[in-house]
Amino acid sequence: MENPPQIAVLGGGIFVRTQYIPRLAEISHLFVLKAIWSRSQESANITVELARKNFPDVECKWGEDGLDEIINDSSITGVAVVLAGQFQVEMSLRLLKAGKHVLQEKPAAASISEAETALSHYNSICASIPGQPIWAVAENYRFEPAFVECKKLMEEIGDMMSIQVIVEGSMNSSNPYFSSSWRRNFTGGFILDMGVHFIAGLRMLVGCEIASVSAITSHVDTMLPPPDNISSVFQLENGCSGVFVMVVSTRAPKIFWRVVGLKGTLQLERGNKEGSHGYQKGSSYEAETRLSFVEGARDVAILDAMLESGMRQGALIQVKKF
Ligand SMILES: *[C@@H]1O[C@H](CO)[C@@H](O)[C@H](O)[C@H]1NC(C)=O
Ligand SMILES: *[C@@H]1O[C@H](CO)[C@@H](O)[C@H](O)[C@H]1NC(C)=O
Ligand SMILES: *[C@@H]1O[C@H](CO)[C@@H](O)[C@H](O)[C@H]1NC(C)=O
Ligand SMILES: *[C@@H]1O[C@H](CO)[C@@H](O)[C@H](O)[C@H]1NC(C)=O
Ligand SMILES: CC(=O)N[C@H]1CO[C@H](CO)[C@@H](O)[C@@H]1O
Repeated sequence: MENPPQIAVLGGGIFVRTQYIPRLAEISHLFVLKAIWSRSQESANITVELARKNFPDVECKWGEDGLDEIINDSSITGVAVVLAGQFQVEMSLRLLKAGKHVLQEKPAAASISEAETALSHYNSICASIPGQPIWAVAENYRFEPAFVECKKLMEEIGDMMSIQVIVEGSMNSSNPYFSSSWRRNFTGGFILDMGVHFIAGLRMLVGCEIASVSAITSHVDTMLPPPDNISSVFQLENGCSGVFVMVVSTRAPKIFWRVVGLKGTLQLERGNKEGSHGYQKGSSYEAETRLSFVEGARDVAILDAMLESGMRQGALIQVKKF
């Protein structure tokens, strides 16, 4: 390819080391990985050393100066933001303002209010910069082939009558993200950080927005940040209701989405094949509206409303529309 795009990755944590670098290596013919940045020199150094096996020329950047260099480098057109959930939006906006396209990790924002402010900033950036930088959120559930397939089958089950999303997770000390410091200090805890995937899957499947929620939350396992349990009732804009239950850490994990229709029932369950979790994989991927920041913001809005309801003993909360 002539003049492949040059990109940078911001973040040097476990997710960059174990997911981003190997996945980028698989498609390394499509771009030039120019730089990897981390707040600390040590973390940048370790991650760059690892990446150099596949990207021998990648530059190591750290701290405010390193960040400035990436922002000022007009040859870098796209940046992946893979940072602590508390800082991602601020960083993404800084890069977008400099005219760079951004692929940001989920959750899209840390709260509804952050998402709202971010969207209005982004809209004003788009209005003032000719190149319209793209802001995408790397929410994979909207691309999981199992969800894409089930979405097609939804037509066959007729009018929706009831929905269940049951998430009995396995976030215990064996999980590499269990002790990640930012997750332990994130409002909404693992419910928000992991929950956006399950909400994204739900929204994708039913193809209808959630209008209102009511929830009870609790904090039982003090090894986990609060809350670690949520039981919620929700209602879709089309009137159909359902339940969303999420327990962060359980001994017998089980995750499924079940939609009961007039003519049939559809169930999608998370499985385990040769030791790795996942859903049926294999078809091709395309980048489009499913990646937009606003889609990610909608997932956050639903969980934020559930958490708010939980703090108010199950009060009915209308979900903020984006
Ligand atoms: C990482 O640190 C080691 C030891 O200081 C140094 O030799 C190496 O060049 C550094 N690597 C990068 C990519 O900066
Ligand atoms: C980046 O650009 C700004 C504004 O042009 C300048 O003040 C700053 O010194 C530059 N930083 C680096 C590290 O080049
Ligand atoms: C963590 O959960 C997994 C899956 O349920 C289980 O196999 C493992 O034993 C658990 N580890 C701890 C330390 O509880
Ligand atoms: C935890 O988050 C709060 C608010 O977001 C912040 O003020 C505080 O510095 C954070 N603490 C740690 C240890 O990261
Ligand atoms: C992880 C954890 O503590 N989960 C708790 C969630 O709530 C259920 C029922 O209240 C408890 O059985 C779980 O232990």
